[in-house]
Amino acid sequence: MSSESRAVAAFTGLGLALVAVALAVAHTSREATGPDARPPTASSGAALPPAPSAGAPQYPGYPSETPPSFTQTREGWDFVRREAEIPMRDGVTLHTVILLPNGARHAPMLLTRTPYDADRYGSAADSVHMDMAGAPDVPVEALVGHGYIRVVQDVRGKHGSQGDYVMNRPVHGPQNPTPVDDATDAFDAIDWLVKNVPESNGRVGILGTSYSGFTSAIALYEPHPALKVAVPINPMIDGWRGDDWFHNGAFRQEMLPYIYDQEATRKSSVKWPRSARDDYDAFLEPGSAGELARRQGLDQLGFWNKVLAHPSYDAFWRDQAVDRVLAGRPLKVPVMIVHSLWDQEDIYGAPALYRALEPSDTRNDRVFLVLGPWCHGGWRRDGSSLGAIRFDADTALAFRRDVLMPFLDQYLVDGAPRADIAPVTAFETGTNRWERLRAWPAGCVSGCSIGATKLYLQAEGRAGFTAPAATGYEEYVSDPAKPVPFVPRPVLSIDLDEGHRLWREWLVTDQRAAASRPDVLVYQTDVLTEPVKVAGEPVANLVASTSGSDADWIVKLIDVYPPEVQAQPEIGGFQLPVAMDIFRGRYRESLETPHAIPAGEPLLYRFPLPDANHVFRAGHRIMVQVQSTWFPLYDRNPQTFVDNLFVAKPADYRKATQRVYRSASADRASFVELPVVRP
Ligand code: PG9
Repeated sequence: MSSESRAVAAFTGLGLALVAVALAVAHTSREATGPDARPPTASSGAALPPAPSAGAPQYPGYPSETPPSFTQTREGWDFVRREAEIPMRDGVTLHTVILLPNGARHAPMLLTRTPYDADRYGSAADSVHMDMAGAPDVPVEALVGHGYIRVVQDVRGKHGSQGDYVMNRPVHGPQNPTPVDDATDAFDAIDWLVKNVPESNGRVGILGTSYSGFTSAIALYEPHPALKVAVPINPMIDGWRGDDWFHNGAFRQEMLPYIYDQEATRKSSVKWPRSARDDYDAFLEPGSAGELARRQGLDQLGFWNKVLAHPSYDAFWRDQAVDRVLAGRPLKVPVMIVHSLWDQEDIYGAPALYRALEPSDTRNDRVFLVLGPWCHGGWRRDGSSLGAIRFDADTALAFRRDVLMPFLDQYLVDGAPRADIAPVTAFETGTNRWERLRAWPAGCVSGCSIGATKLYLQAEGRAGFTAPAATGYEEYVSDPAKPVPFVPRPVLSIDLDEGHRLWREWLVTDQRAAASRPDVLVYQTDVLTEPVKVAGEPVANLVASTSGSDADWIVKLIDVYPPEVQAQPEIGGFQLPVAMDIFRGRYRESLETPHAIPAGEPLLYRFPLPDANHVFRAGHRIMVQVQSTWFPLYDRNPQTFVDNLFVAKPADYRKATQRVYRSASADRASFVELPVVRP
């Protein structure tokens, strides 16, 4: 830099510095004009410039570098982005983003109806590259070369859409007195799209994950004629039995932040404030889930007040269970239900929906099921592994490319060939191979059977397929003040990056940390000399007693790896969960009407564990763990019977001695009924 330019620069710098000082003074004095400060006066010497009128530069000689409005050029982008406010039958408009590949004509449309902000899709903020691949929840293969028009719509009451928001809005009926729901909104949206998107071929598919899996499934209730295919992925189907809100009556209190974020504001802009990095501390200190919710202000939120009023499986939950709503209705639209075997959020939904719809599929050509080795939403990630577990190939890409796209194309793309997709496409974990099956559950293509086989809990921490020789029990003290963490602490909050990764992977977390606790019972077989394959729902049959008057029972079916694994040393001795679930003891006699548990009385608790399609290989062991807390994912059972756990008082939380019985006689035998595949 020449001496002159340096001088000029210095002067300019000094000038700018003076301006900066003046601005700082002005700023400070402006700060000084806060609510508690005296208004500035001429004597303070800081003559403030006139407040800027909207858009006009405050300092005309030194204007803002940001223009009043910015128009994004779309040069080089491979798609056009449109927005539409689509009118529903009741006059409410739903904000809809439409992404059209450049030059699209006679193109299929793929619709997703989301509560999570349609504007994220294909917007400048989201697509850092100029192709549609940037839009989330979009099977990239659907766009590259397939030319789909991608449509994403805010559900009623959220983000850009008008109307009132109701969580997973029940269909019109006893739980929804209004004439509109997500079925009518899907119908009206599709009707508008096929009439107002001239580039389309008039054929619409609906696809979505989780909540959007729910909106995809409920679109089947009274489907629009232009709806040609539905793909609900990890759908929320029954929030009480086994999806987001409860599992068998135990409340998933880690969902409190979700309710807060989802319902406090239309744009979900106000987020749950966290009091500690470790959720274990944050959720333990307040006591009950209801007290924590009260402290955070959730009593202002409609859905939370409904949850508070309906802790049991009453009509409120039954009437809106999507599998029950759709069961028996005519199957007008082909549907592919996609399940994740390690779905940490909605592990109940997909199999339940399949079981509801399959009986109507008399020709076995309308209802399809996919079981992938994934976490919640894993179908759209890298499917080569999950946590420490490797699958030898990108299973998610294989699904998107070889199953999902041919399936969608055949119904949406004019002239597309019939897809060679089996009624059930199931990944067999343990051996890492895909299976083409005719139904689910099915242990093989043909020539095998599935037999309910009792894996008995035996003495001395053993498990085996023969009944125990003697009657007895194991016991542990369950202390609500020191609940078993569902993952090793610190239990990081899900909104932290590391917390979100741990949340995605928690269902494949090594269970040795739990196995070492005195309040977790462990039973395991001898080392297997032959592989044991299970396909379907294992069922826990626990004969147990408690010294309290209420109790939770958690049963875990686990694959124990050999002490040394040459191919992957870090998983030597790994205890891999295959199927785990919880049952709140008060609902033993009735899911709708809780009953106190008579203290000290051995009682049978029988409940299904999530579907598995797993081979326990030779050299491995089969393990069962039993415990009574699973915190802070599930709220603690006070272990004394109270009317509503949400308002249990600190004094209600008491230690209890739990006993798990073993016996040769059926009425005292505890076992896990395994759906073992036999050649
Ligand atoms: N599992 C989330 C959810 C679905 C439905 C209701 C509440 C939460 C989700 O991922 O959308």
